[in-house]
Amino acid sequence: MLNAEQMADYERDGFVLVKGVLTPEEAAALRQEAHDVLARINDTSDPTWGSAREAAGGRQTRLQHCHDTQFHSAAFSRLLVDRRWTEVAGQTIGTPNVQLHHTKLFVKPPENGSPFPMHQDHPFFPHTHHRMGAVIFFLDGASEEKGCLRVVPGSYKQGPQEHLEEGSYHLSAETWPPEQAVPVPCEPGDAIFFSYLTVHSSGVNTSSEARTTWLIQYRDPADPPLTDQHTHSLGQGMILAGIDPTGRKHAAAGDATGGPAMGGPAMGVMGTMGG
Ligand SMILES: O=C(O)CCC(=O)C(=O)O
Repeated sequence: MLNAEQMADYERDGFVLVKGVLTPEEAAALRQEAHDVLARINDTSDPTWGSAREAAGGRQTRLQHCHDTQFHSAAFSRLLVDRRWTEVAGQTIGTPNVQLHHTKLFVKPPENGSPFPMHQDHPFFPHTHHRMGAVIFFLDGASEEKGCLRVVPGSYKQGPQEHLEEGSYHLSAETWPPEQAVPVPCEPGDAIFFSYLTVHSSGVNTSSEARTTWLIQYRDPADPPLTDQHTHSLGQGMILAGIDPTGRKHAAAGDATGGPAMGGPAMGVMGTMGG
């Protein structure tokens, strides 16, 4: 649970770093699991955003990924319903009911791990009441050199911003200079929770170690999606804490009957399903 001070931080800044959600041992075990999953699927596609090239100063960078990771390893399924984070997630969206939107594992390889340009997650999957957030678990920590997350404190209060679409939704550097974003370094087992309206980015991993993270995007099940973007993630609509008071009405935007949000095209490229 967030204490009153952490809750005040979240309300002011639109993000909160929670230290030690996982023990260092748990983080290390999940890190190993993550790299084992990536080795098994041997997916050579690279989800680096087209617009990341500019953020990387023109250099070619690399990113490894696995979406819907809980369909590859039960270690991730267990974490999905772990109350150490679901209670915090509920606090950030103002309800005890927490619903899965999607998950994604990212590894920024050593030396040239891809950055993420400045963006809000909102344009990828807009919702009516903005009761949508993400948690990123840092499985091997992230210093500035490793390409840690960077956020613009308080930016969520400005509401949805106009994004440039080319190379995946990102913000213009004139309107949102990247220097505005403050680095949030993490140790293994730490987690950052942030609103889908919080402007964020992350840098190139120039260190000699991989940066391994698992992101869970969650929402209030009673917050209707405004579009049918990004409705095909496996398990979308699963209740991670509490209940679905709508009787699965909004389990997936394209699925008004509340049937399982499955069977869509496999997603691979951040340009089509990022955020
Ligand atoms: O992993 C990161 O550094 C940022 C990820 C992110 O911003 C995203 O997936 O939208």
